[in-house]
Amino acid sequence: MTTEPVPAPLPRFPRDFLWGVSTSAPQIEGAVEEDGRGRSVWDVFAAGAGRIKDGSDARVATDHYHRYREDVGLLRELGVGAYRFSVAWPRVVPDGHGAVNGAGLDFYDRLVDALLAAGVAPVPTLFHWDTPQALEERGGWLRRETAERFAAYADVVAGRLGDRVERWITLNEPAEVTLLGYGLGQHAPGRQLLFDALPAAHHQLLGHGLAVQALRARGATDIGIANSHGPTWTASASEADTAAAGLYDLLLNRLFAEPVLLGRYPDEELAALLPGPVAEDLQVIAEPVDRYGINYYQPTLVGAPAAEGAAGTDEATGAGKAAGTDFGGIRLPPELPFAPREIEGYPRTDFGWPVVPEALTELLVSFRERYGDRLPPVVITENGCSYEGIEDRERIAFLDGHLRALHAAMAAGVDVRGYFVWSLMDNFEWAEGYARRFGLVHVDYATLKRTPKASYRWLQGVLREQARG
Ligand code: IFM
Repeated sequence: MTTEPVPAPLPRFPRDFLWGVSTSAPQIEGAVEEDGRGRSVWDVFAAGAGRIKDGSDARVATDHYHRYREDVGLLRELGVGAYRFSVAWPRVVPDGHGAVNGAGLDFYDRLVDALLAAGVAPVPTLFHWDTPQALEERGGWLRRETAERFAAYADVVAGRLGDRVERWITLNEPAEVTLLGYGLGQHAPGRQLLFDALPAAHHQLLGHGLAVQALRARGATDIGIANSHGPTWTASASEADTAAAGLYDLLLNRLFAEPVLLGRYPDEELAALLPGPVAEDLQVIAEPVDRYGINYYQPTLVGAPAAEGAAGTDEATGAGKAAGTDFGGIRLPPELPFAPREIEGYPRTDFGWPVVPEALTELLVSFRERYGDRLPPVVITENGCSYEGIEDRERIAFLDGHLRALHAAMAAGVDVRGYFVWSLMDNFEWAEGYARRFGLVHVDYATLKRTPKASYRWLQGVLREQARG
């Protein structure tokens, strides 16, 4: 006999708080060759030998393209108010700059209609890493043209869906695209440019600003970006560790928040490395947004790189083990001027990421302190963890802890309007393939059968309880 999990006594969130779950097109849709979809950088990248750890690709993924009705049913049953999905750019504009593919738009039409019929608000993200390959071959995000093409595509999507979609997200995690895709080459498009990847950051941010303008011109009133952020913890008070942690924070947090929120780059030397009329571009990038989306997973402990030949514990600082070459699934080259260290003393997810809910409170409070009134209402656009199993008690503990931490930030005065769990269902976790399971719903990749996990039932209970007001 199975018993329903008792809803955890979470603190009460505001009545109009937006509860949701997130996914992305390249991680769930599959159907990569259907109905005129063009190739994306991830199709090409995953086809290369040794790029995806389990040798898989996303050609089928969870087959959401064909099973979206079942997935919308899962959303309805879960009781969420909103669903954040992404629109696949190469499905809509197959080569990124030419003809629009009506059949691609039709899919999102059907999805939006099904969501609305189920009482779930659609929250499309316009770019979740699947740049059309044809644009990549012209330089991808290293070129200004891609930002302009992105805005034109945003206009097309808003033209088709804008009569039914109220909330829009422009980009997902431009930091990861810059660092992992262009800097380190561990994600598509697989470039290893290190600091020469910075133009990709600028052009994505410019694409964001241009897309905000395009969406506004179509009448949109609720627009945001989903940036990934986490507190940077300094490995020790030493000058070297402090400088390294400051640089890491600048590159992973401030570089993506400050142009959007303050209309400036956090560092003049860095801004000087960027192409084009940067000062003018910043005015576009700082087009006001209605929501600021934060994807939070973990804090990062950072110190100076270990001296050559040093390994294991950093005896000088006592600050924990040097990270080695593989850090939370990312291989870091030794020439980087900072070194993430392992955070000891916290539980870990199956991915090896430390579980630190209170760092979410810290992050949100620090954002309010840093950006004050320039910070619009925040939405947590992603938060979640990878664990095996259908009786996923660890995921329940993770989500429970993070919701309490979120509530604490709100009680401390941070204006947070919504929370989206990553992810509705297990999916293609990029270079990790299918080995990491972030879903509230288990997917059997042999049969594509969906099975709600204990965490799904738990969240269902939480949402019912919150709705009782
Ligand atoms: O799966 C990813 C998602 O695509 C972007 N944010 C982090 C998630 C977990 O790694």
